[in-house]
Amino acid sequence: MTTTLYGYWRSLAAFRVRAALNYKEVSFTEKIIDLSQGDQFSASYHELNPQHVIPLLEHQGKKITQSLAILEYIDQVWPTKPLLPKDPYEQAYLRSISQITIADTHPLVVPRVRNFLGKTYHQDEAGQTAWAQHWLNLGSLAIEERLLGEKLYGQFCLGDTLSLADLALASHVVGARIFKADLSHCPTLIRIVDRVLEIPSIGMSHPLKQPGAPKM
Ligand SMILES: N[C@@H](CCC(=O)N[C@@H](CS)C(=O)NCC(=O)O)C(=O)O
Repeated sequence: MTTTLYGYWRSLAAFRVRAALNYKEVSFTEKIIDLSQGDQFSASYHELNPQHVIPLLEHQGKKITQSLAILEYIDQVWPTKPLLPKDPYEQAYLRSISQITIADTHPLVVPRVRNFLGKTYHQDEAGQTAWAQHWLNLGSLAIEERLLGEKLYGQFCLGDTLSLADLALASHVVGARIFKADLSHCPTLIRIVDRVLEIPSIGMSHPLKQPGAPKM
């Protein structure tokens, strides 16, 4: 049975999932939903995900949406190199760090929000970028403070074992870099993410290394 990721080079949420699949050496194909062309609104994709967003994972005829749910599904179906520890507090800590970006920051910078700002509030490219930078900066500072406050980090968010929070933080920093947001006050976050991106399977999953990505 096949495993298919519906993704796009620029999608930070698809990056989190692509990185987990590659890290766990899962064989999968990626189908491109070109967000810049509005493919997410096509009738065929509507059938798959009426929310009109990626990523979507199809595995053995099952469809899973929402990157955090997909990451947890992947972790359970392919348990080698676990992305969550057994301890309930540690799990909660990692999910909570992940949600700062997945639930609270990233949704504010996605195309549908920036397009709405443009169409309804007449914000040009610069205005939309300033909006994205504002929310990314707040998210970065919140993550940095959480990491420093809990003091559970080592090379990664929790000691030296990679977890789904590290994939979430990698997508956050990659997005912040694409939008040229301010990461200068977040040395811990940067150190962790640069270490995560050094892992070859994750580095090769980077948005700018995908088909269609511009040279930046
Ligand atoms: N919370 C969702 C976010 C999904 C999402 O907004 N994906 C973006 C790409 S990163 C998308 O498909 N956007 C389409 C649009 O905004 O029109 C997740 O983590 O999977």
